[in-house]
Amino acid sequence: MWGVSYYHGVMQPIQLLQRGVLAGCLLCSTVAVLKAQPLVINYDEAKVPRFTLPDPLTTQDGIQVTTPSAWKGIRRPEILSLLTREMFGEAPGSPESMQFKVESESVDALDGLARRKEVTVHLEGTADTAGVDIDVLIYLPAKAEKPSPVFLGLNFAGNHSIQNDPDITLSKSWMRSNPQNGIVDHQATEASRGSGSSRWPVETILKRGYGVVTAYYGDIDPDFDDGWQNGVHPLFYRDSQKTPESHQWGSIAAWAWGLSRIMDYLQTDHDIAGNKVSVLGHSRLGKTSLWAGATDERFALVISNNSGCGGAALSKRAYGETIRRINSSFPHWFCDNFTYYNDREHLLPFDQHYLIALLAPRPVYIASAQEDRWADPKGEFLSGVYADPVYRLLGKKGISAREMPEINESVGDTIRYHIRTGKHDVTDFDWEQYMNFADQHLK
Ligand code: GTR
Repeated sequence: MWGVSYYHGVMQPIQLLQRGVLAGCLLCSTVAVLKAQPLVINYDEAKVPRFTLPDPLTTQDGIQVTTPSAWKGIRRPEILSLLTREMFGEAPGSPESMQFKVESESVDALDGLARRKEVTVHLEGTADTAGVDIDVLIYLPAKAEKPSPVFLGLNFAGNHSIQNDPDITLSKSWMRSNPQNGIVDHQATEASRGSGSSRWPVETILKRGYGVVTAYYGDIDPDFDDGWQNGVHPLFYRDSQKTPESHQWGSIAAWAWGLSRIMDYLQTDHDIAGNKVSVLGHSRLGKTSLWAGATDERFALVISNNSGCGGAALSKRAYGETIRRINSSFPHWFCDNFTYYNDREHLLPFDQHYLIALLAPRPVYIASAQEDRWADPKGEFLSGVYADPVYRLLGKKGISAREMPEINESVGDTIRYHIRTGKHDVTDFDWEQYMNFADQHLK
């Protein structure tokens, strides 16, 4: 069986190469070179390998962590540097020269329901490279009397894709061509307005008292493997450096870093409650929101929608997408050190429950979909379960469930989980749970 048929049901081969298939994802504008090698993708629970998970509450020196201060001072930094070095790669800090520019503002957008702002986060170029602009779109409830809590998430196809609002600036950034969604010759056209709106129920969110903040992920780093020559990476190469070192950031870390730069802006905007920013993302952008929450504790609440392998799903289960498969299809997502674990999940000195533990004690929502077996729903659930002891240590209830809940049932307290009917997507049902969760923890 070749790669294409195992994608989450929406891949279409677009070109046959000598050694592989170049395939495009109809849902999320991805292109992957799927090597023509036999794939063993396991969907059989009986074939999940036996594994032992490392304990988030035992230090590298074998000492039990029994106090919040030992967690904060010793163990959390250990885990953060482990995941940084072995998986996502090290990112630079906040750049010294960064500018925010409000490009447009309206107080009566969406028939008076919203205030809309467009803001550019400008990152300075270097002698060798042009700068990078991240275009941020913000909708806030028009009638808010105090700074609004917001949901911040990157989008797959430009800000204009999240809502059919003719006043949103059409993105000029490079995009994967997708004529069906109005993206022609790598450029968005008017026909692409609102093409992703089913995943962004903006009006419902505004009516519930939350704002929406988004930016196109490709503004930060275009999502294809070019050895990190475009996007933000070259802004930070030192001297004659041409590519990140094996422990330095891949694209997911760059997208997460970009979310932090947007957060830098949000902290300066008096219409936004900077201490009530929930970061969310779907699929690869769910992996991104988890890593953003792990690396930036200003995010008050974190949401992983169908993040799967490299996100919430435990890698050691090797169910659905595996480390080798993700590193082969998307060599630019993680740092090069991560390829060491291709087919060697048993050697991982961590697993994705460590990623969830890094969010503690902040609320985290992990969501799966029943038909999204590629993302391993059970593995996504279990990473929450195995992060629970860290939440308990920090005085939070975490999640008490030990068995997967019923379909469409939301369980847990500070760690919350659901598996809904349907496929790999973001639905109104998902958003309903996220807003209830934010009501519970942030209001
Ligand atoms: C898939 C990838 C998944 C997920 C998804 C997406 O190809 O295998 O890990 O990230 O893309 O982002 O839509």
